[in-house]
Amino acid sequence: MSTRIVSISPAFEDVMPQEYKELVENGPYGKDYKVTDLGKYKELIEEHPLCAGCGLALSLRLVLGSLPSPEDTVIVGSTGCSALVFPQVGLHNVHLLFGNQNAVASGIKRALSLRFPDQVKDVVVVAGDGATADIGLDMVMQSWFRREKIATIMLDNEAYANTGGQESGMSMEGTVMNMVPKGKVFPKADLPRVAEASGCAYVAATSPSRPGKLGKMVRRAILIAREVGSTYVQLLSPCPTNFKTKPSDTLVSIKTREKEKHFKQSEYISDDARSYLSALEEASRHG
Ligand SMILES: Cc1ncc(C[n+]2csc(CCOP(=O)(O)OP(=O)(O)O)c2C)c(N)n1
Ligand code: SF4
Ligand SMILES: [Mg+2]
Repeated sequence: MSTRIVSISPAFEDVMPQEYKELVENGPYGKDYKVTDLGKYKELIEEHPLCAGCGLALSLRLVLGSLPSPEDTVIVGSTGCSALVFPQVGLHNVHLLFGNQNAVASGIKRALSLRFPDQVKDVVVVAGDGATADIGLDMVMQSWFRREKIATIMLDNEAYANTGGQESGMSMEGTVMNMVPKGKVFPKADLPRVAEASGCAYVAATSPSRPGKLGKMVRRAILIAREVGSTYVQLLSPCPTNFKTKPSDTLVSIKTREKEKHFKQSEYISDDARSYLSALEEASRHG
């Protein structure tokens, strides 16, 4: 794909920040890097204001390192901790009113398809569990019912973290936080099952404790959304600040959850999506 969109106009060369020049020269645009290439190039995000040990920050870094065509990607975000990061990411991104993200992403995708019918433009929603599974759930599900060609990635820290620790539909039963002093009464919602039943062609759940898997799933979700329909990836991304755990224990806490069978990875691929992936693999073997 063309990197013309990110290149610097000669008239601006002397005023563009050095960081952006480096990104154009040594960043991921047009390179098709995978998550295993992280550390070998200038990344789309290098600094951010999230807390030490934030699981969401780990997930975001891995998601950004897994985009198949960053130069042709629009990230659609929502209010929450991740919104603090995107102003510093070298990508086209839009910040939405809390919960509206999938409705606006649908419109952006349709507009891009009309404006650039012969080009690939990936529209990827990256939002918290509150934005996705609670306040935006109506618009998220409606986008899935319509099979909109967008990928939705939930950064699941199982809380309204940015507002100081309220429970969300994705919090575990019994969760105690600052503003849930008596513990959550209801169990965690099973959004992957909702996504599958709502018509998503690809649904996956994993965490940053498995970077290779996360990279593969995010990539699959974006590629399938290009051709087949809606896709959903849920990333367990613990929040040490609101759950009052040690920042250095974030990955350990995920492994413990897996061991205690309170979290499991999953992947659903529809028949159409599977045929599409096989065709892509076949083409890359011969290409
Ligand atoms: C329309 C609207 N309602 C409520 C808020 C307040 N608000 C800001 S962030 C947030 C919590 C976001 O939770 P989540 O989507 O899980 O993201 P996190 O902060 O956990 O990353 C809320 C309720 C808002 N900004 N806008
Ligand atoms: S409050 Fe939690 S989710 Fe938000 S930046 Fe801090 S650790 Fe990350
Ligand atoms: Mg959250």
